Amino acid sequence: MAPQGRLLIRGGRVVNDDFSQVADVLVEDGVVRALGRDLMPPGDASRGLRILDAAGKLVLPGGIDTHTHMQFPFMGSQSVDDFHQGTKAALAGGTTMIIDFAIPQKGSSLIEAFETWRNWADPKVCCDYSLHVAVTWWSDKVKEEMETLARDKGVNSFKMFMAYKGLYMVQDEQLYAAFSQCKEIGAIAQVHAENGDLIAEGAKKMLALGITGPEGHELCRPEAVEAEATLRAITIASAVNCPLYVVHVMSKSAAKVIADARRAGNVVYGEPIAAGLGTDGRQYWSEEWSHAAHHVMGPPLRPDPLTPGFLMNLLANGDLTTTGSDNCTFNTCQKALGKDDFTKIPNGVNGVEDRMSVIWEKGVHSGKMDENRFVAVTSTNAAKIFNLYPKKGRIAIGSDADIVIWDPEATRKISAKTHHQAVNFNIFEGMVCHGVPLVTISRGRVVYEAGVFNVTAGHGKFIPRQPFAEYVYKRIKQRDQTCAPVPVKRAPYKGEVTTLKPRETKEDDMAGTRMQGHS
Ligand code: DUC
Ligand code: ZN
Ligand code: ZN
Repeated sequence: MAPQGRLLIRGGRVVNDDFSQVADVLVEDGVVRALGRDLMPPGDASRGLRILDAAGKLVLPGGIDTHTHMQFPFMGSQSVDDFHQGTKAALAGGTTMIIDFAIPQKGSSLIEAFETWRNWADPKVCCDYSLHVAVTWWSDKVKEEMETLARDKGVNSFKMFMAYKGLYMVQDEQLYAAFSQCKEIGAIAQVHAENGDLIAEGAKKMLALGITGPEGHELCRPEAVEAEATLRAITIASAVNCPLYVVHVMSKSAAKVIADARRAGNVVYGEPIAAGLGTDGRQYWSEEWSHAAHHVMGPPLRPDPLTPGFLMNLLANGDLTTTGSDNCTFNTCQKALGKDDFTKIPNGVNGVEDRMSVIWEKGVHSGKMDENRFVAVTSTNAAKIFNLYPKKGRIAIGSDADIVIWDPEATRKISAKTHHQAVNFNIFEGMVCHGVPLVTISRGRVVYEAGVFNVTAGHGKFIPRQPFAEYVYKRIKQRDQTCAPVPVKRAPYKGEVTTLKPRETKEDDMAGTRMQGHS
């Protein structure tokens, strides 16, 4: 792609997570070169400079979507938004970086999965991206591969599934081992927190009751199934003193568990997603099967209509920290694999394009959060947690010029007819959102402007991430130094010690039990 000249974004209100200022932003060679008032370079220096007028508009760090599944082979199908169309749609919505998941099958190599995802993504991506890697089984090889990925491949986050029994789910013992290794190598442990055993039993029960439609998906995994797993993961992470990141927090009860844990001092972060903030699980009771099926995702949206507002409140006040989309889209004909059995409906919804607008509408326009908190939860906090900051997540001298010129007053109506995603349905259909991205700039290039793309496949780059992100690990390291338990110093016991009679040994006890069993 031909290099683009320099850019001067003039007169906008530059919004970072900590403060806003009216300033010009000079962009050269893909990074922010200068920031301040009246930056117009004089005479010759202004040659080849493109000026973008941002007066009356906001100039934001591009969004970071912490959670996508582009072209994911899953539940017998493959998600239709691939790394090309999915990342283009991201740019149209003001997101300039995604973090997708490389997910190996049980028994398979993590490194091979990582390379597979890289090979899929590198030639196609239109915005920058990074990869979390999933740990779906446990062995010494997995442990070694985690270390290699963290040391040599730019991976500092590993996700463990507590659901999808038989496919990806790992047990508590494996969670403990994986969390311990995350901590050793300076990674952040992530969990899909749902109790997979209870879901499997619940699904059988629903089908036996004749409930085969999408409502069965929610009925067999009620909120407690998510909250229980969330608490279990936090308890295990706390035992290991490993930082924990709970992906797609979908319910009030799981969010409360995270809020309580944070108040108790745990290093835990919660990620609600656009779907959970923008719509709810009453859709599963729609009489139109395909409408209901298009909302099926795991964990499910919650039927309680107060859930989205509740999650947004916690996102606004700091109990929840980042936002993703869990974008994993399937067309109606793919969803129809489960037309007679909800357990076969491929799980996943859209969100990569609409996340920013939905959060602006429900979060900022509603008065729950200000523009700075918006930047924190859509970009900066993710950059800090995943060790991309301040290259990403901030508009400052030296940062990547991933920038959005945002019109906070303009509105747009979300629709599958006009969105840029491949999928033929949009869970936010008809929603009118204030907050419209006018111009999206990716590493200094204007890639989307007034509805028109100027980007080709492969413009995006893989962004490696170093381990031991300070934002996450400073407290962890300090606790290791100062909070390790120490033995009580006491004089040795000098008194009498009882002698066990032979029949009181363990073997004898067991033999005794066996004999009683036969009597
Ligand atoms: N949930 C989904 O809905 N889709 C992909 C994987 C997941 O955990
Ligand atoms: Zn998940
Ligand atoms: Zn996911």
